[in-house]
Amino acid sequence: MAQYGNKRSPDSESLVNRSQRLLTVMKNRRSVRSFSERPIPEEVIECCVSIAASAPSGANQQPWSFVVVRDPDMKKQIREKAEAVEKAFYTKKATQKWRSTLQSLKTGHTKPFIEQAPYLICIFVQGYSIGKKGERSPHYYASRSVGIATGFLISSLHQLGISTLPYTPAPMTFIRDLLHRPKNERPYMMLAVGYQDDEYVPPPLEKKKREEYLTIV
Ligand code: IYR
Repeated sequence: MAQYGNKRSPDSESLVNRSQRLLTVMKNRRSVRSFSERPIPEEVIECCVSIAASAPSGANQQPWSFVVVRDPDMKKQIREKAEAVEKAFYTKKATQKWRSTLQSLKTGHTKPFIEQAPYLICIFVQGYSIGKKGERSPHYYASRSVGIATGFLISSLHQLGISTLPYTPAPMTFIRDLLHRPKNERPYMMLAVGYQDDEYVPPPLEKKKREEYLTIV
């Protein structure tokens, strides 16, 4: 049978070493809220989206669409709508508890990264498919599947040295309208994608210790 894992040559370093090295690489990832204008070839983005689309999905229904926005005018329109939503969030909708949880991230209603980042990947979940006669077929475990694909995307970009910010203004229905997506698609997440601004310093944060999240029985 064909081998579907990653082959390694017999003389390469041990599996344990390789897993630890990969952990170091992945732990080094941080969300970035300020991007450089340094360009990234479109082929790289296309390739990483194909990596995302190779993810496992419920019944292999592949319930995702990716819209890569690089047009400055579209980015501007998205930013305007997103900032209006965020203004309502920060001034009215967010509970005091939510606001204080976010304080250390120093986020606010202005979202310059939407226009700064060379690409804004808008990810949609197809809750169902529409047949030739307009009949609907459900997609099983659709959002879980899109979550896995989004993880593949973030991970592949990171391994290429490209930063991302997962961004989810709430509500984000405006993105479906702006991008003229069909009615079986709902916005899942936006991903600002680019090289990080060299001056950017992410807020300090700690990850949980292994014993806090891992149980082996
Ligand atoms: N969407 C808002 C608020 C926000 C919410 C969470 I949860 C975050 O981890 C970060 C921000 C914003 O982007 O500012």
